[in-house]
Amino acid sequence: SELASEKLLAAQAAVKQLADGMIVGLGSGSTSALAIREIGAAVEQGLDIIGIPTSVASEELARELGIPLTTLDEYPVLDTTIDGADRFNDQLELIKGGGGALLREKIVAAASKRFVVIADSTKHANPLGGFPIPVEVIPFGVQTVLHRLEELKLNPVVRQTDAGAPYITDENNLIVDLRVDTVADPKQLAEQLVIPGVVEHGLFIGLADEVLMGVGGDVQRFVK
Ligand code: DER
Repeated sequence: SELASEKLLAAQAAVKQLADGMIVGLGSGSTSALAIREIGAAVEQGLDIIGIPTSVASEELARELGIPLTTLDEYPVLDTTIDGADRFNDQLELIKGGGGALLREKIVAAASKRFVVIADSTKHANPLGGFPIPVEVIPFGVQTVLHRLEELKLNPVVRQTDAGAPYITDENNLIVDLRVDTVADPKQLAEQLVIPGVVEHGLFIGLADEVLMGVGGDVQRFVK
């Protein structure tokens, strides 16, 4: 489909930037999966990188493809991270977490010297919005957090699996999705989300260095 090719073009453009010796953060989601497949092919051709996955799903895919893997314990600072986004604006502010991996994704993105986002053209949104904002919450306090989020009129819903059970993240927390329309002031909303029991949220502000967006048969580059 058009979108699949846009995702692939963006993924290929990001992987082209990789060089021998790099420690590379491996993102999560369908666009990142394409990038991981491209990296697997490049490693087979001799590219000498080590990956740090941002989810169990990405770790399993990378392992299957024979990409050498390591951890933040071994490499607390990475050279570059390639990851997707649910939405991005012209200020390179992101909404992430549609796939439930936002906590490890943000830790790895923030630990990277360079953070490259790959996306198809449906993700571009000015103002930022059009996608619920995921928030990772410790189960112990979730009802208290929900109460606070409701007071803030952020329309929170605990994410469920298809089976109707609460979705549990790789770090054994819950995800609460904030059904807000547009995010006029991402920084202000991020400040409102500093609530005891909230571990992290899907607003990535000041982290992305570049967005590579597939559009039609091209790749459009957004930089700060
Ligand atoms: O959950 C995530 O943060 C993913 O990276 C998401 O933002 C993008 O997933 P997609 O590439 O499958 O659209």
